[in-house]
Amino acid sequence: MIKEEILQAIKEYDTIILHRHVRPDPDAYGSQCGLGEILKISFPEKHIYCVGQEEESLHFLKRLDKIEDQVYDNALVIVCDTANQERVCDQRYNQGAKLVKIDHHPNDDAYGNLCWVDTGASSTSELIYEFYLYGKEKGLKMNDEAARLLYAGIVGDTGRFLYPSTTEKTFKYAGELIEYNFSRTQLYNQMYDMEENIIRLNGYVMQHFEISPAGAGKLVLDQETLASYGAKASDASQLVSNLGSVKGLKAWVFFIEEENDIRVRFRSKGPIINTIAKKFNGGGHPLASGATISSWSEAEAVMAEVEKACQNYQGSL
Ligand SMILES: [Mn+2]
Repeated sequence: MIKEEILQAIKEYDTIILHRHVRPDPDAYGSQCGLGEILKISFPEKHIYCVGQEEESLHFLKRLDKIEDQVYDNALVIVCDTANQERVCDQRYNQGAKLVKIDHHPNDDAYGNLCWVDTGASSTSELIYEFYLYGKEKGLKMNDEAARLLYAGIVGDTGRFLYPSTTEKTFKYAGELIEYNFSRTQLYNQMYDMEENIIRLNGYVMQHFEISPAGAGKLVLDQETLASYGAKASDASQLVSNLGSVKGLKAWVFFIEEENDIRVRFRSKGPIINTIAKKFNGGGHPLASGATISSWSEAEAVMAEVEKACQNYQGSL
């Protein structure tokens, strides 16, 4: 039983270091720091650290710890929400005594001494809450702050309970989490209020996307356009899902030019697109994934694949 093994490992180690993926989103922070809070209040005598490069727009969720290399000696390391080892933020994750992976992405890279992956979960934050439910008779405690973090992770990864990954369990856990004391209104404002320039960039996106007769969508944001809106590549990534309501669109791709390469963001309403992302050294979920390419000719190759996937797609949208 993997949850029991993870709980035993937690009880065994005095130092526990939590990691998550690079370019963090609310579920990365929520699962990492939500578990961090649970462990801090459950085992006040242990040393618990949440590490990684901070993302300014997510400071409202949690500020992270900076630790020396020697803290990893004889530490338990838990990596949350991170499918493959290259994407772990702070590559010291493998310098502990024992490594645990907790994730909801396809388990292509089953790293760690203990590996708990459930692709049926809406988010890793949902798994962390499930872990708490499992362990609450065995020493795990929950507080308002952990509940706020896990709730933020679930809301983030389900697109506010909209994506098909949202299950009965997701709603049940969310219902239990909102019994804790935190302001949902404030959390939603912190998560979804956008700067004026990003709203206007969204206007550009809506004006300039292209759609093929087969339902393949494409949007190119070069550095010049981003600069004219005072926007960064990471800002543009936030806008990818917004095309989802275009009628007839099956799958779509944002090509976002960065200084040295082109960030590729895939979304789909049906055709499987993470297989395409993998061909271009990326990965992710079947209907939401990403990759990085280095030329515009590669972008054409990506679009040819997406076009094919849309043409072959027989299912409903
Ligand atoms: Mn996630």
